[in-house]
Amino acid sequence: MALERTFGIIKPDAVKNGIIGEILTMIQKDGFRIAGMKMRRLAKHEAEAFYAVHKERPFYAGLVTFMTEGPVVLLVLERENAIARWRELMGATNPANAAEGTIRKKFAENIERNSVHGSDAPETARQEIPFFFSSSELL
Ligand code: 3AN
Repeated sequence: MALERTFGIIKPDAVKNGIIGEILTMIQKDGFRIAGMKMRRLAKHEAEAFYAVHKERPFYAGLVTFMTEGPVVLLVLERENAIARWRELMGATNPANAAEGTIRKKFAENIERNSVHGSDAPETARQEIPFFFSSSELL
């Protein structure tokens, strides 16, 4: 199977809780290659644009506030079937429903402060990767 790339974020709750390293270890042990990585604090307009698909949802404003409260780690992850495998390793959106061994089961505080983001489909990954990374930043 061909290599695939997906986009991920280690969210402000996880950065604040000092678990960047543990999450990166889980990612690498699962067989992903890190093709891009940088730490940033998102501007409000970036978080709004990134989550524009959720604009009409009641949690949108809170989500933007949360995603801009502190630094995040932006990731491009590569492996076979990367999009589905990264969603699997993240676990369900609500950590109460997340399977054992997933990042959200282990670390997420609640449905909003859920430690990680991952593209949910190939077309999403195709939009999200260039939203944050230029081609020269992908190695
Ligand atoms: P996922 O991150 O699992 O793809 P989405 O795309 O439905 O989930 O939601 C995007 C983000 O919005 C979630 N990661 C979470 O931070 C937040 N979120 C989703 N649902 C809720 C909710 N019911 N209440 C508060 N925040 C939510």
